[in-house]
Amino acid sequence: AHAFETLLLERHDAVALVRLNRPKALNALSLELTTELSQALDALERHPDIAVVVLTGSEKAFAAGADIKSIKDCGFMDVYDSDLISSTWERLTTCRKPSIAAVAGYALGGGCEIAMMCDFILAADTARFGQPEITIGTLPGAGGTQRLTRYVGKSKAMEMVLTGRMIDAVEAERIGLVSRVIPAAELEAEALATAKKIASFSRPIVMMAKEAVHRAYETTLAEGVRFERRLFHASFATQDQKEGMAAFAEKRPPQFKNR
Ligand code: CO8
Repeated sequence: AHAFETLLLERHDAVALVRLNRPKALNALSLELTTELSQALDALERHPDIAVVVLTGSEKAFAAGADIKSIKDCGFMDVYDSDLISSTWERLTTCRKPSIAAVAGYALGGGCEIAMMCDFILAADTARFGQPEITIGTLPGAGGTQRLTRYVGKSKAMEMVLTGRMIDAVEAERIGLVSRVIPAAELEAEALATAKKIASFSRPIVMMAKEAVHRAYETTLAEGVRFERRLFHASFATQDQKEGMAAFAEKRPPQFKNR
């Protein structure tokens, strides 16, 4: 088990809860934090008993964006060369295990972008999302102009990126940025329950389902449907498909073996 400076890791059965933990800076995403997050995800991806990752912050902030104080004096080559906006940061998008962002409080700039890199977002009723980079003389740098546009469409994304306006949890749910809004006091329990539900299913099948949904963002409809069909066919080569359907026919709960 690693000890991290900027993250707290908790294990809840097959679910890993990763908490961003720089409370004094509202979890601003320093190089140390993004590097540690990437290391933690490497370890969780390899860990045979972890099925799902939940990423969360504090009551006040999921993450308030890039650490402005540490990048404000950077020149072009400093940011171009830096790992801050590169592979370490993108580690979430290559994670094959499902990831859920549980967002309470501020998810701004890079914080909103990191939440959007997860497979879906559960929001506390206190959550606020925004891409305020424009207000400090820059623009989103970790997928904000791209992922936000695909989540919520051009008009909403343009307005948020060009004005920096923050939206609340209700608006975020209405426009499809988050899958559900949950009372703040119940966010963590609900996120863990949702993750445990996913973890109760066949892991290889869950990974295939995630891979298929992601394909919708990367290819044409016809190719995506073909890709899905191949994975659907492949699921019939697993023991877990046999078990799942036999259990249904026999009116008993399935015992998935992740095989
Ligand atoms: N960076 C560094 N420190 C921060 C940040 C930040 N992004 N956000 C908050 N803090 C610090 C504050 O400076 C303050 O520290 P101190 O007590 O030492 O003065 C402490 O956290 C508490 O913050 P506030 O006192 O400001 O708290 P408020 O409740 O008054 O306000 C806000 C909360 C509205 C969230 C406010 O802090 C804010 O506007 N923060 C900045 C939000 C922002 O502009 N984010 C976008 C940053 S740019 C970006 O993310 C580009 C992404 C590119 C890729 C990222 C790769 C990592």
